[in-house]
Amino acid sequence: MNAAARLLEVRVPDMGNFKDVAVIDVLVKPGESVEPEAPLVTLETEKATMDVPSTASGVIEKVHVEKGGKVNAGDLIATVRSAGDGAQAAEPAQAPASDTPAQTADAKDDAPATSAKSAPQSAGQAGTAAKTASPAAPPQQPARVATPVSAPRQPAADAVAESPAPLRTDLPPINEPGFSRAHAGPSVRKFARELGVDLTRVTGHGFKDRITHDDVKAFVKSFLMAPGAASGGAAAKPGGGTLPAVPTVDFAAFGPIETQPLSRIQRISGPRLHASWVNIPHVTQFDEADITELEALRRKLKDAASERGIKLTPLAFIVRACVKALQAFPQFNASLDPTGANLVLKKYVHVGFAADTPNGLMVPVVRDADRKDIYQVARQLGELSEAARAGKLTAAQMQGGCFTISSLGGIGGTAFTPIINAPEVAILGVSRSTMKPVYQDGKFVPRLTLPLSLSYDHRVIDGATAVRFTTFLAKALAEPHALIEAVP
Ligand code: CAO
Repeated sequence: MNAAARLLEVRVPDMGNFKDVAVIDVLVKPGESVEPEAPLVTLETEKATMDVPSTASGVIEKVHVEKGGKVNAGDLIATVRSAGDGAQAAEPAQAPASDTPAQTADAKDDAPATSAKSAPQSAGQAGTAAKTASPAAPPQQPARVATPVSAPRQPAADAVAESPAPLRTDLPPINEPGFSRAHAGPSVRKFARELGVDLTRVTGHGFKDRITHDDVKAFVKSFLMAPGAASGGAAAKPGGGTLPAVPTVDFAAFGPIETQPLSRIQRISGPRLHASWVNIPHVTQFDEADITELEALRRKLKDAASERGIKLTPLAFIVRACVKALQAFPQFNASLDPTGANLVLKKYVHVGFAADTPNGLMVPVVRDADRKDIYQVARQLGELSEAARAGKLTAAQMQGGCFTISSLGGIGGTAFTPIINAPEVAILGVSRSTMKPVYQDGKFVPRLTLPLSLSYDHRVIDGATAVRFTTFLAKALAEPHALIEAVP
């Protein structure tokens, strides 16, 4: 094929009765490379807008129309210097330059739809083509390019199903009805879909305030530069979803207010708690443990421990009981890998515990809790709590936890729903023990009862396993002598 034979002409398709159709956007310049189906210009009739795509891959030799100009069927839009042989040049034998190119239209009325079958139709195109319209009955287009569809398609459903994954997950959600009505051409819609941009939020600066590619780019840029847009910021929506915004209220309109900044720790822990809450399907299993004997034993051992500088609180017993439960139920001593398809079982048992400090919540970790006896555990709990309250915990002392205990028992409460310390898969909440009448051997007897609240990741742990875990735990706490045994 000689050079002249490889110059292909792209012309305005048959548009039925429409004459002097406005060219509202010219999307390419001479020297630019194009692929088949790449939009070259956007035309607008009274009823619809449509992109006229290239029929060949190559370089734009010349653009024959101007933005704001008028065209009619058969007018030359652009000359494309084909990049290679006939195959790359979109089968020129079947699709000569004078053939009608494919149409993709965006909605302005409910005339019959067309869909471009040869090229993967974009979500935006799919969505908008549904309501729209080819300005006239489908012309004699090459079969490979465009075929009429028999019934209108559901724009929003198609758009969602065919949408590529948006690059940003924290952009505002797309308002589908508004998106379909937005004043933008198919290629701009496609572009917006790819980026996850809601066109109803974009201000158009094109012809007759039409939204252009540059407007979409400017919107994304401004969004990226806005405070809180960075991942981990308050606006981030972890896990790839988007959340409806909380209403903004002018509190001062209702009375005097004072604004206090969150502490540094709150600003760090807040997004992590939020990430866990929105990413993990939490279920909380409540249970009770009879710790009458445990408390009696603790009281017996407490003073001797104190003489050795150890504060023997119920928490040390709870840690020891949890170690046994984690050994019996290894799926609780595990994390999902980042793909979510595999469970990583840990052969070590590092137990974290929530500590209430003047600066906020911290979670130090008792390393190798399975290799420590109750006194070693209690000593570590004391040392780590002290370091946490003094703001002296090192990063290493807060890392590597497998399971967390949040004990509010020293303060009060009857039950609560702790948030899992992701990527762990469970957390045990402990509330204040109270004396309760328990029916035993035909009579009520007073028993010291400890409320347990186990939140677990339902993707990993099912309800039956969770209640087996709390039952095991309650039994271990009810038989405290096994908890004070020396650890080999
Ligand atoms: N029921 C009744 N009394 C309890 C109890 C329970 N479940 N747990 C502890 N107590 C008692 C202790 O026995 C101790 O009394 P004595 O001095 O008479 O023995 C007293 O309450 C205070 O205990 P403590 O708080 O000093 O020690 P601890 O080991 O129980 O707890 C720690 C340590 C760091 C977990 C705790 O101080 C703390 O910070 N708790 C708050 C955790 C938290 O904020 N969780 C929420 C996280 S989500 O926001």
